[in-house]
Amino acid sequence: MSFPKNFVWGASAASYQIEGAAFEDGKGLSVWDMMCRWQGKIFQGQTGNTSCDHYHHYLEDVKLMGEIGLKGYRLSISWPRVLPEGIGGVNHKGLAFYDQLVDALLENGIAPWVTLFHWDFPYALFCRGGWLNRDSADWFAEYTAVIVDKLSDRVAHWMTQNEPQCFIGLGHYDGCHAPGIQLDFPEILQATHHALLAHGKAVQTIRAHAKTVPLIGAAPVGIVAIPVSDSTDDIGAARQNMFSITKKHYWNNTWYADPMIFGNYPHDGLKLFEKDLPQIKAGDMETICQPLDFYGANIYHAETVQADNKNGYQIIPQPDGYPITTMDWPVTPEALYWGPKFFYERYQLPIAITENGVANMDWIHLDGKVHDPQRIDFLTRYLRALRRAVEYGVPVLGYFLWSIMDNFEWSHGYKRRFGLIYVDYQTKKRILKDSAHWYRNVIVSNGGNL
Ligand code: GCO
Repeated sequence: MSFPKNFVWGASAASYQIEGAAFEDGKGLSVWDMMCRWQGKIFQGQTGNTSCDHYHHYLEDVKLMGEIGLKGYRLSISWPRVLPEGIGGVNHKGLAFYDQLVDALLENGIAPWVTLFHWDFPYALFCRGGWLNRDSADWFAEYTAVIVDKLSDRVAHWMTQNEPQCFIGLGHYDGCHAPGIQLDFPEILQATHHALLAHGKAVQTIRAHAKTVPLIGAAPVGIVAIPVSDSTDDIGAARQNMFSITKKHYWNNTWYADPMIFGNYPHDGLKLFEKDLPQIKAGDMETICQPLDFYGANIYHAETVQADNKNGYQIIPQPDGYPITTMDWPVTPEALYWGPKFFYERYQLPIAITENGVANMDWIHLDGKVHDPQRIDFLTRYLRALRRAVEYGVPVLGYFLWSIMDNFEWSHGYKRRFGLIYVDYQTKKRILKDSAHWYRNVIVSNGGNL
């Protein structure tokens, strides 16, 4: 057995990272628009103001996606482009952009997988307390209804939020992502609770408003551990590492996924965070825990873990000279075997790899082409591991490569290139990298060439 017949070979991108047109056609400000004005926050003071200018180039981009043969495209919607104040008046031009994008995708045989929130939070709502304000859950539900009313006659696949670990943790604790603030740990847990409530209300809203039967998930960070050997002890240690909370920190899987899927916060976290716990009102956990159709996971790399008599497990550092990407992330293909397997075992939902890919040293070579053999090698290794997970019996719905095109990599600006499509940010010219041609063959052969 290999990849299932209807496997969704896709690619991903996010609104703020590719759209540009930050101040056009009535779009409201997002926290990222504000963050980019802040000196010293983004590499070389770069901004997403124009980026790939996908807003004006979307037809060309969708055509290229069609040439690559994508079956699915994971896009996100800019909340303030549609609702400039976050709630209230709809910006019809902004909404029309997504309406037309969806049509263009479908005309090219590409299924749109829509993420409602990939971090461009409306600045107007940040000024009202952002995720710290309990009303944020209702604001998010109102926005969700607008999108679902417009697109659900053609869109079936929905993800509520991308990586709460990052938009809460990096955005509100470390302060290196928008909105760029540093709160205390109890406030972080309160903001997380509201984001989880927002997730639950969004799922309810999608189900209530959808015109076609929706398939709903989220796209948290998939924090993965690889056992150092196939021994039962090491496998158990890796599993324990992935699903336990051992530090007063936001970086874990279970504080986010357990409430969504089991309806409770994990016991170890409740104990460890005892003095910092959020206000949880009656009925909140029921609201957060809505039936989901798939478990989305963004997986790029993993830690290697070994069983240890004292603490249950220990993390084995990578040896000197171990391969790393330009993000400084280790190349650990097995993450796409153990990640889906462990997440499926625990949460019992079909898996979608909502992001995976590599930032590489890409430039236009003397022959005018963009040769990226490392990306092809990286992806081949990771996809072989994913195939093993499928062969083992993990139901995997699809794989969304990050990213369809080079884009604004948050605080790293344009320094990191993740795309299958090379973007010249000055001319806005697009060039298919070698990996894009290679990926086309992967798709055509349904993974047979891997
Ligand atoms: C994230 C986001 C993406 C990133 C990608 C590469 O994980 O931070 O979902 O927007 O661009 O993961 O870092």
